[in-house]
Amino acid sequence: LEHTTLVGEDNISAKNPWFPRHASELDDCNHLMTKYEPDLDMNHPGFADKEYRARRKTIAEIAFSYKYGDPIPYIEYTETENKTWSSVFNTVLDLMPKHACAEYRKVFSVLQDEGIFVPDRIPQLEEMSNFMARHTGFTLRPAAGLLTARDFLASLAFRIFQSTQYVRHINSPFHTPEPDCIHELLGHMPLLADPSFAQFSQEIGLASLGASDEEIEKLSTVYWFTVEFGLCKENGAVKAYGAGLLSAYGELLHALSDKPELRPFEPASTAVQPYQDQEYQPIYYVAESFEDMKDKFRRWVSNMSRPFEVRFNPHTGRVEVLDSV
Ligand code: NLE
Ligand code: FE2
Repeated sequence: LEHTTLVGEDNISAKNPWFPRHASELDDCNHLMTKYEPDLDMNHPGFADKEYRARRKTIAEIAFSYKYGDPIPYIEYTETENKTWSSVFNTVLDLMPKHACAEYRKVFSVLQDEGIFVPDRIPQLEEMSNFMARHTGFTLRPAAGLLTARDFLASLAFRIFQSTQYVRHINSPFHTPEPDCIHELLGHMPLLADPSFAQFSQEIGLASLGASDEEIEKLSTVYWFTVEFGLCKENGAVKAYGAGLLSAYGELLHALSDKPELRPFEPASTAVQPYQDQEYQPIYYVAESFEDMKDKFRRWVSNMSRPFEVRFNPHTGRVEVLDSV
């Protein structure tokens, strides 16, 4: 990046799509994928449960009317919802010492010390957002459901995580294909409060801004096999850091059994590996360390076709676009 000039808003070539330059513009980055809506998917455990569907609607409304800068509305979780949390929380508590990476365990115990992670109460997104802000500057904004990859990744560029706020159905506490707040809170938050991991997450986000559809697909595949389902080495053993593993104990045990295929994390090949999101993964990628993962990722991203580079200016909160000559 030797010769760079700051280019204006209008100077981006037409083939590169619009992207937000400031976190306030994430108000326009909340397009939903509808494949898992309990109203539309007959296989959803909540499909036949009217009360559950109504509850999902109420909570989704909060996300739809949320605007940048608003405090995240408080949700009075029901007894059933808190019970669902408890069952997942207790299994994680059980498996974590042996199977979760050190970074996860460390933040987890801070969250316990601060009374945010307790067995019988779902943490509020607002208190979690404040906790994260103090550790890595990540904050949360409520999302109504599974977002498009482009919108979701864009928010990471600003250290903002778009988080669902509803709870999975009580009938399937140990695995759900769609995100819910148990997955976000138990799976994602501890790692996003780790400085090195937060940096990695933001860099995926930055790489996605203005990227082509094909590159968004590759970046979201990398995200899938790292942030969601990643394994890493720790003193010769393999541990989990992926959020989809840490919030689903069945898959966590599966990932660390001898059933799946483990491959070394290599962005170029990982990015084109097809995956599905219905069942446990047959393949996982193992990182040497977060630092190594970041190095490899950076080298790979520098070969992307985007004709400009971006950087986040923490003083202004804006993404700056640099013409790379
Ligand atoms: N399968 C995960 C869980 O049950 O918590 C959620 C994965 C979301 C991508
Ligand atoms: Fe997730």
